[in-house]
Amino acid sequence: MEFSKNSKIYVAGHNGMVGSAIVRKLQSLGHTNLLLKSSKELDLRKSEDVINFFKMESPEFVFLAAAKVGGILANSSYKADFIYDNLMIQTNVIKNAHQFGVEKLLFLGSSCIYPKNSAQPIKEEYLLTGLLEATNEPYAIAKIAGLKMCEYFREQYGCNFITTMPTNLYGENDNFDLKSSHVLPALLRKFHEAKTNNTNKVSIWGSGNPKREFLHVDDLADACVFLMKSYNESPTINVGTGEDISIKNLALLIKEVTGFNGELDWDSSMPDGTYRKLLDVSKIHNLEWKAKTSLKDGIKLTYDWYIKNHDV
Ligand code: GFB
Repeated sequence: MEFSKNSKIYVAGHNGMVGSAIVRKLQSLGHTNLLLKSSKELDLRKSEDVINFFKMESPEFVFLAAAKVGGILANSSYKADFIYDNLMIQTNVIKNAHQFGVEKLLFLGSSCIYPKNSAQPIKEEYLLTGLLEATNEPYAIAKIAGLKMCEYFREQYGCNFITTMPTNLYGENDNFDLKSSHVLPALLRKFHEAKTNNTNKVSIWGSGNPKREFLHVDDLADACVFLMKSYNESPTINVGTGEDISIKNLALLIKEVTGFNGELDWDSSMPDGTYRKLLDVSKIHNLEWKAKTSLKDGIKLTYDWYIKNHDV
């Protein structure tokens, strides 16, 4: 069965930053038969509820974007919740996708699955060749398990389950809570609030030396739909921009975009996490897909969205 405009498509996690971007992308392409359930309507950690959902709805295609996510502080503060919730969510969806004959499933992982001291840029085959970064090990182990589960369901049952490993993401509908969010939305909010309140200093975690790669979530959504339509192989595929930036230079870029004129204060009591995790994106480039949104443009788009939707 081909992936067409009236295919029944379940986007698990459609209210999150990634899931909502995938829904926007699908709707812009004229897909009208989307199956969407909030976590209040369907708790994917509850096996019985997920079985009944798949039995009743029988989706044909599944984007598995539902997950418990967070930044470096959240991941290192709630390790049991991060590993348990993510294992339960993905296991229930993958198992029932097989059980109820889903045509194709795309599982979203994360660049944190790769060893902390990987050679850069990180190739897909570096998976499981070294120790993980401690600050997000629970999430990474869960995502590695999801990647492998898709691989083994393909091997044993012939399921067309594909996986993709995105780099750090940002964009509209991100989490801007200063304790649980990732760095880019946190700095956007901190600089914006400092400018609005005439505060002359912004506290930034760590040394500022680590480097991160940032992919706008609309580019990721475009890649996910592209892969759902055209990629049917077992090996996972990295998705990123192929460029990274130090946290210090990211802060200076966000300072410029928000128009904040005060000082940056580096809080060395907070962890740096992995020093670098630039993805090798040659595989997806060879499939003729490339990210389109520059970091500066993406930050401006996200800041505009933040002001319209969050500024109180
Ligand atoms: O984005 P982030 O929280 O997660 O932190 P990771 C990235 C870097 O930004 C770290 C620094 O070096 C932080 O110390 N940073 C500076 C800040 N100021 C802030 C701030 O105000 N808030 C935050 N959050 N960071 C994530 C994983 O790791 O990578 C996720 O936690 C996921 O699970 C994601 O895997 C891809 O990039 O270190």
